[in-house]
Amino acid sequence: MSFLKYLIPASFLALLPTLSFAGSHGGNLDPSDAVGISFWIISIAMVAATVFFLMESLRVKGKWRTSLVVGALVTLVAAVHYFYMRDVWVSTGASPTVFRYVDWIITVPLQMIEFYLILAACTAVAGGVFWRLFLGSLVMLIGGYLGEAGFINATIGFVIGMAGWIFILYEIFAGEASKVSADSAPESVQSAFNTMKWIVTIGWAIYPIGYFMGYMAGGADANSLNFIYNIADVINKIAFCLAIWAAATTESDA
Ligand SMILES: *C/C=C(C)/C=C/C=C(C)/C=C/C1=C(C)CCCC1(C)C
Repeated sequence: MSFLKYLIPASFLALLPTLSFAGSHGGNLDPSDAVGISFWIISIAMVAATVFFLMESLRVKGKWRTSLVVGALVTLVAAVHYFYMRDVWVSTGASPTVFRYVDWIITVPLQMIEFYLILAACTAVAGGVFWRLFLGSLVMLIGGYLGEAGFINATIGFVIGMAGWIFILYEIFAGEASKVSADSAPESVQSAFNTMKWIVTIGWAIYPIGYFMGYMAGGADANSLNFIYNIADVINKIAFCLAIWAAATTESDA
């Protein structure tokens, strides 16, 4: 596990160039720009969460380490995108939609792996659980992106995206994943599974609502949309991984 000790300073070094370009071409962050400031605060929260999950991965039992390292990757990938998105926002005033999708296409599948990993740390789970969740997230994001970027009709993109999301919800509420959790997982893992399942339902609902308002119901202003997406990401990434951390530490101390 000694490589992890190097990973922590290494990830800081990787972030430094990203940090240093703040305001390099767009001027400085305007203190009255609430959305710009929310991009900045969340960038830092994602860095702090990354360090926390990596450090904590050193103290949990071996079988829980992967879950925490994957959690740290989710917040690390998000941190880098947040620094970048803030810069796009500050220098252009436009929504950094493409970069949100690049972030999502990496972090959402990683979060789907977490459902599989926390169950696999305590019981036998079929690989199909992972593949179905992975497939559902790809359909959801590719449908949404094609619609937002104008490659296909916005409503068709929305319908494809919703189908992917509903497929994921079925798996975690009524499919094999939910059965494995209810039948064979210890209490702390079931409770993490339930928190994660509700985050995927309620926290995630913010994104299709934003899409609907922005592209199908006459348009939403970029300020509100970005602010809402930013707050949603704190819940959907940091709180999601904290639920995993709670189960991992409880099981390791048991
Ligand atoms: C950290 C980022 C997360 C958890 C992003 C999640 C994104 C979604 C749940 C997006 C969902 C969408 C639909 C359900 C319908 C169509 C459009 C999307 C892609 C916005």
